[in-house]
Amino acid sequence: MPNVASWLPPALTQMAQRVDSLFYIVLGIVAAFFVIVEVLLITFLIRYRRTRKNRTGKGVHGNNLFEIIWTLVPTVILVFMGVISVKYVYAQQTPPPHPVVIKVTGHMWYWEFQYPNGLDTRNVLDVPAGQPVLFDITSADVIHGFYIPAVRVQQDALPGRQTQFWMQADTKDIGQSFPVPCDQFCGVDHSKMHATMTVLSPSDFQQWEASQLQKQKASSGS
Ligand SMILES: [Cu+2]
Repeated sequence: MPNVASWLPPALTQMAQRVDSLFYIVLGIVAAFFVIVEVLLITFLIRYRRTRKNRTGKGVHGNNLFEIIWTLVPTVILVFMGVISVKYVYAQQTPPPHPVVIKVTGHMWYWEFQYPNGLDTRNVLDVPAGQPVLFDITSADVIHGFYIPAVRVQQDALPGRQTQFWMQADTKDIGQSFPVPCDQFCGVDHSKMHATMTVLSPSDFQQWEASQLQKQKASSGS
């Protein structure tokens, strides 16, 4: 669905586009029922309002057919929405073989990223385009929420537990940056807990990783 989603953040990955399609399916179902319910509500309000002729309402003793229908129809719709959603949950946690693994740790109040070569950054998340990147997520203190709106994934960062999801940025997004906020209220500076993800070409990524590691070693004096 190109450009229909202009009111959403840019969709960085194929998975994000699929999540958007799912969102529109669910939104369509919900909107249709919203209209049906509101039309019925307003119609009934007007049609069955109290008039002079009829001061007391007519007793209604239920209707088995209607009750079966309004139980079965939502059940079928909810099961349908659950089935189409759940496969994304598993797909986002199961990376293709040989991903670049980045360890994500939430701290009060910044994101720490540990790269495969040992580089350790604060709030700087650079990822290679065209390669699967797996985030291994945890927290050093309280619960944080690792959220990349452009990827349409939010995953809680939990102390003592590891969670994960993967993504693959498209090569057309090389050079672009995306916000990575914390979306679980985690204390007084929660609103300042904000990383930036930049998509690099695989060669630039390797260079960046190596040069940053050198700087890191130089500044730590080892
Ligand atoms: Cu946080």
